[in-house]
Order: sequence, then C-alpha cells, then structure tokens
Amino acid sequence: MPDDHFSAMRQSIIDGAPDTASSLAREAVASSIPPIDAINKGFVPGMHDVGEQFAHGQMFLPDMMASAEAMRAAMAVLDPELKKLGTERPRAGIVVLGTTKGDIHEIGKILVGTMLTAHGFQVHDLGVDVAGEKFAAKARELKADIVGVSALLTTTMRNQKGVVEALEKEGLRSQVRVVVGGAPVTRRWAEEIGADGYAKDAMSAVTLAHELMQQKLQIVS
Ligand code: B12
Repeated sequence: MPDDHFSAMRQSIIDGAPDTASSLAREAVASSIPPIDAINKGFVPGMHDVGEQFAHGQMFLPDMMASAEAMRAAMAVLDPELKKLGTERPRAGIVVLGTTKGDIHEIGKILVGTMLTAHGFQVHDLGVDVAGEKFAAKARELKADIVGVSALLTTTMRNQKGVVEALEKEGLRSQVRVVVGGAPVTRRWAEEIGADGYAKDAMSAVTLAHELMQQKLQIVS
C-alpha cells in the first residue's frame, strides 16, 4: 500500500473523521493489506499525533474524543479481519484483560485483546475502570493463565499494583501471570509492582503471552 494511503489514515484520526477512517479501512481490506499494517502504520500514528497535540495545548478534549471515535470506526472494520486469523487455532491460553480502575482508555487494550485472540488465546475483556477485585474474581472463575492490565494515565498506573495485590489476596498469584501495558508503563514499573511482564505494543504482548505460557507449562511438567 502506498505511503500516502497510510498518511490518509493517520490524517483521518487527526481530523476525527469516522466515515473517512472506516472507508480507508475497508479499502485496505479490499486491497489485501494486512490489517495489522493498516493499524500500526496508518491509524495508530494518528493517535500518537493527537496525544502530542493535546499535550501541547493544540487540541482539546472534544478533539481527542472525535479522534477516538474515528479510531473505533477503523477498528470496527479491521477487528473482525484480525480475529479471523485466530479462529482455527487451538487455544493458546486464557487471558483476562481490562483497563485499570479510574481509567477509561480502551483502544490499546482492545487492540491487545484482538491480537491475542488472533493468535489463539481465549480473551475475556472486562472493559474499562476495572477494580483489582474484579480482575481476581474473573481470573478465579475462568481459571485464567494470564491477567492483562492496561493503564494510560500516570495516576491510574498505580492501580495495576492493586491487581497484583488482589490476586495475592485471593491466593491466585502463583497460578496467574500478570502482564501490564499502556503508554506510561515501563518494564521497570512492571518489575517494581511485581508483575510478570510488560509489553510495549500488541504484537509484543502476543510474544510475551506465548513466553509466559511456555514457562508455565515447564513448571507444571
Ligand atoms: C484517545 C485518548 C483519550 C480518549 C479515550 C477514548 C477511548 N475510548 O479509549 C478520551 C478522550 C476519552 C481520553 C480521556 C482522557 N485522557 Co486521554 N488520550 C487519548 C490518546 C490521544 C490516545 C490513546 C490511544 O488510544 N492510543 C492508541 C493505542 C493503540 O495505544 P496505547 O493505548 O498506548 O496502547 C498500546 C500500548 O500501550 C500497549 N498496551 C496498552 N494496553 C496494554 C495492556 C497490556 C496488558 C499490554 C501488555 C500492552 C498494552 O499496546 C497497545 C497497542 O499497541 C492519548 C495519547 C497517547 N499518546 O497515548 C491520551 C492520553 C493518554 N490522555 C491523557 C489525558 C490527560 C486524558 C484525560 C485526563 C483528559 C481530561 N482532561 O479529561 C481523560 C482521562 C479519562 C479517564 N479517566 O480515563 C494523557 C495522559 C497524561 C498522563 N501522563 O497521565 C494522554 C497521554 C494525552 C497527553 N499527551 O496528555 N483520552
């Protein structure tokens, strides 16, 4: 796909134009562009620009909301395409996913869930603004292998630690691997809060999840 198509995708996010974003996504599918390329090379860079402009006072909350709407429109087209890749694979592991308490950012988390599903994981998305106890209860109910916690705000990152603590309190910590992510999250932070891993994007989250499942199987066998 020519670079100007990717830049049109990026611009549709900056402009907060859901119809344009959706039709560019459909064009990508029609031209057999891998959906992950459309997301990573086209639409996500637009979200990053929006974040930068917001940070510099050049964009405001309603603009950011319009951009999120455009991103959702693109994902509505690309998500089913990504998931198709995973439908015939055996189940790689059970993942409980959510955005931490106090935080309503969901786009990155949804993308992580989609990529995990596309690679054979069974994913249960608890949504946004999820308390640690809820993660723990779902992990128990489903006998989850991995709990994934997203946080996009420096203020809500600390609630990722609350998820680790809730799992400890429930006596589940040795059975469940905790992975954390989100724009302000780092590997160092993951270590500090006692999580088992950090991934910077959705593809790395898949690699990490496979590695953790391997480790788990080695311990069991
Ligand atoms: C879109 C957006 C919104 C939308 C969210 C809509 C939605 N439905 O999700 C709306 C408009 C609602 C919003 C609200 C707010 N936002 Co906002 N938002 C953004 C923005 C522009 C993009 C986020 C995004 O979707 N990125 C695209 C996705 C694909 O990337 P991602 O989320 O980083 O996810 C990837 C990785 O991080 C990783 N990942 C993510 N989760 C997980 C989980 C696991 C387990 C793993 C392994 C990996 C992983 O993989 C993902 C895919 O590759 C960011 C800017 C930025 N650069 O992040 C600001 C940003 C996060 N927001 C910010 C702020 C300040 C706010 C508000 C407080 C604004 C306000 N004054 O009200 C509110 C907070 C509301 C709340 N309580 O949560 C700040 C945060 C600053 C800070 N340091 O804390 C940012 C950084 C903007 C800025 N530069 O100032 N926001």
